[in-house]
Amino acid sequence: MRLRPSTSHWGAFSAGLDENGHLQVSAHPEDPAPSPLLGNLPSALTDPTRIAAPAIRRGWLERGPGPDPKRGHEEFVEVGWDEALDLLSAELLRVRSEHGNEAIYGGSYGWASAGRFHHAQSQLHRFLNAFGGFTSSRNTYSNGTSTVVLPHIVGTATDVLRNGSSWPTIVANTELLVAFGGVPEKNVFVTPGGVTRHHTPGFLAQLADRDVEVALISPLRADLPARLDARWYPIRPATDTAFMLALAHTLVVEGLHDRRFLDRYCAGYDEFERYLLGLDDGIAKDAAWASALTDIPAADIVALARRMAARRTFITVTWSLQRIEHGEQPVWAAIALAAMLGQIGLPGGGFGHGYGSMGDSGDIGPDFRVPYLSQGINPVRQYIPVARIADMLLRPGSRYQYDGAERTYPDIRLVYWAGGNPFHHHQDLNRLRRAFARPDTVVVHEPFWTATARHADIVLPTTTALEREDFGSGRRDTHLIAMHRIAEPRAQSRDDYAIFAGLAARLGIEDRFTEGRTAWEWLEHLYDSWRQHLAGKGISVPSFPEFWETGQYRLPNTEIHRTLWADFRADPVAHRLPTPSGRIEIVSKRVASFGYDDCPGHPAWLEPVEWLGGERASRFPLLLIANQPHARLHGQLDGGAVSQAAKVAGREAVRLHPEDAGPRGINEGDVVRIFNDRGACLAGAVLTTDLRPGVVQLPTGAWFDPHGTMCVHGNPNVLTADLPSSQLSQGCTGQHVLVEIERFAGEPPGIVVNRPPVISRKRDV
Ligand SMILES: Nc1nc2c(c(=O)[nH]1)N[C@H]1C(S)=C(S)[C@@H](COP(=O)(O)OP(=O)(O)OC[C@H]3O[C@@H](n4cnc5c(=O)[nH]c(N)nc54)[C@H](O)[C@@H]3O)O[C@H]1N2
Ligand SMILES: Nc1nc2c(c(=O)[nH]1)N[C@H]1C(S)=C(S)[C@@H](COP(=O)(O)OP(=O)(O)OC[C@H]3O[C@@H](n4cnc5c(=O)[nH]c(N)nc54)[C@H](O)[C@@H]3O)O[C@H]1N2
Ligand SMILES: [Mo]
Repeated sequence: MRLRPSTSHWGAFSAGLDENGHLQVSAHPEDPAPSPLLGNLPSALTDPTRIAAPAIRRGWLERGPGPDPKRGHEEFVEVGWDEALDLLSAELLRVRSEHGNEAIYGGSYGWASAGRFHHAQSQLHRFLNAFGGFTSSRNTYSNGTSTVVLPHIVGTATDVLRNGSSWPTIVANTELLVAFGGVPEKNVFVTPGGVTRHHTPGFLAQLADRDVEVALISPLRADLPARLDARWYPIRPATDTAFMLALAHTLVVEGLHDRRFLDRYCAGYDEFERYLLGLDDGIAKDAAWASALTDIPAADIVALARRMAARRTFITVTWSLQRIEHGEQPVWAAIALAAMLGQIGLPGGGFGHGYGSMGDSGDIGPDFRVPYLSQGINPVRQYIPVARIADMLLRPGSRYQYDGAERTYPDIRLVYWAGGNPFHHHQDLNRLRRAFARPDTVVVHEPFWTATARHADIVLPTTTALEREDFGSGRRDTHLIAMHRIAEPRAQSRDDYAIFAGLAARLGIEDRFTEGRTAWEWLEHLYDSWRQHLAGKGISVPSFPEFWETGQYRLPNTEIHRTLWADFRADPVAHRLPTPSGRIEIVSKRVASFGYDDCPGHPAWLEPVEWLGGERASRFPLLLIANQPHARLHGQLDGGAVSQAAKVAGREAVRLHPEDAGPRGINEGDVVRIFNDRGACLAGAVLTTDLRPGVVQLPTGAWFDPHGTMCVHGNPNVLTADLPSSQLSQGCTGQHVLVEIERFAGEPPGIVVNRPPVISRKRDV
């Protein structure tokens, strides 16, 4: 058996088919901490939900395009490629001529697979741009709130999200790590594109060896590796801002804040201090006040504030904290707090964002530009903040606020998705189903019958990364990895590129889309132009045939000078930040001028809807944390061995405290029904004292398997609210939702989403 190189979002590997045709996978030999998720890969080839042939929803085929509540409830008819592409190109032309390019939504958010050329979203955008453009989306579900608010606070999101302190600097200098949301090790194997060497687990081990003091502020103990001896503050979810404000309040009243730093480097501190002291609203944001909200003893908050002021302290905030209502606030408050400590720009001090959210935060890999496919230019200016998809489809023409401007939703007639799964990633899936009934046509490219494919009219089967040739490299990756073809394309599946090339030929834009190249010629071309570009900089890279044969290229270890904060500290005039004041804006006059009650001009405690302290909790008394799954990437390869091994009673596992399980008569391994007024799902109960009572945890990613408004498989997004973080950022708030749980009485409905939907081969059957 010959093992061939490839890579995935969770790391590089080599793989081959054994004599029985089974995929054997071996981690990259230089990876110090290979991801357990590699164990899901064999299912990519064998999963029964692989799509065999192009398929069209019967109603669309028979009645033509138009809004249809049957979308997602009807059988499919298999058709040949020519028929599918003929029908789709005619529909694209119809929509363009009747409604214009703006009526095509091609945001197509999603992670797809690793690989620089066969990147599904880039392929779609390049194709739609060649066709005259499309309504696009901005930002991400990952950190779409921070991306909008950070430029107001520090002038840039990139430097906070990508170029904070490196882990070695933290390990060497930090004395106290204050980790809001922890540093969840399950997450750090993942980066977009994948990294070959996973460094972060090693740094976490070094933190333990060096006895760095760690404060874990999270409802879940598992948010920090057990080997790290941390002090656990089991905070009530969504109250981190109150905790931070009380730390800040303690610093002020005890004179522990760094006045010199605040005067020299920050704008608006005095106004913020008035808020902390309650001079205008009569509410001092002191430890006693925060204790009532956070459920952390006031004395512990005060003691932590004192230790933070006395030590080199690094404050980290996971991205999950901004994936909630008012998600701007904990990020802004953490920056204000770090500024008050006066350690921003000192090695191992200051603040960071996303440590433990992804593998590249704080990583030491090179920051190297690798080859990529140009998407061309989109002549259509219309876009939405990505998480407003259902709003856009349900309320065409209505107005909404975004980052200080009023915008209008377009009237979308055709939705085109390649490489993403909105029925994984979006909130309130029953509402999303109604939204997906609105357009005339929904097109999905997928290797698998995901819930999104099942809600489409035209479903085109694509290869997985194992079935084509490409190269891949993630952010801060040490290598460019040749991705060899390991298996033949499944059934009739085609590469996204080949599908778009076939459409482009029908639409008369083939030259613009393909530029006359085959996929293999594109690989050579992208690689060679990159190689030439580097040669101009004196960096010599092997020829493409040599690279392909070797299977990898070790990227030069370009030294990255992540000195933004050190430079700013050294000279805040020469290195002024790109904010209106040139400083860290503890108060942003610009944000204040927008007049948003859900995002005022400085960090503030704002009561959300979905939290344990509010009115809604009297009806739904448990706060469900819908975080990232440890056993897969999002919804990908849910049928894989690692993902399946984590299921309980065949469903996603929900973790709950015995104090919550007991009174509800719930035992370990029971099938439970989790519900609120938006929907319900079934899950398998796991009892643990590793989370605070009142909190339950159900990760995202079990494939949506609806029986009416209930998902029988355990997808938390049937429960989550389709609410934006605020009018400022319109970010995703999927991390938290209030629910009630009961034992499921009787025989639970079986899972059907792990088999293909009903498909007839001929129209008349
Ligand atoms: N409740 C809640 N919801 C959340 C979150 C949360 O914290 N809580 N987190 C959010 C976050 S951070 C994210 S990033 C999103 C993730 O949401 P998504 O990125 O949409 O999720 P994936 O499952 O990765 O979807 C990628 C899809 O691409 C398909 N695919 C793979 N390779 C190819 C290919 O070559 N071509 C084509 N056409 N398709 C391919 C896969 O089969 C898969 O179905 O979820 C968000 N949703
Ligand atoms: N294995 C695996 N790794 C992944 C992914 C995956 O799907 N699987 N997805 C990747 C992607 S796309 C992204 S964007 C990142 C996401 O990175 P994050 O958003 O940081 O990850 P989550 O696991 O959703 O949340 C991290 C932790 O935050 C804690 N938390 C939730 N609410 C609160 C709160 O109110 N207060 C406090 N203090 N803590 C809270 C939860 O306990 C949770 O475990 O992960 C990446 N890594
Ligand atoms: Mo994400």
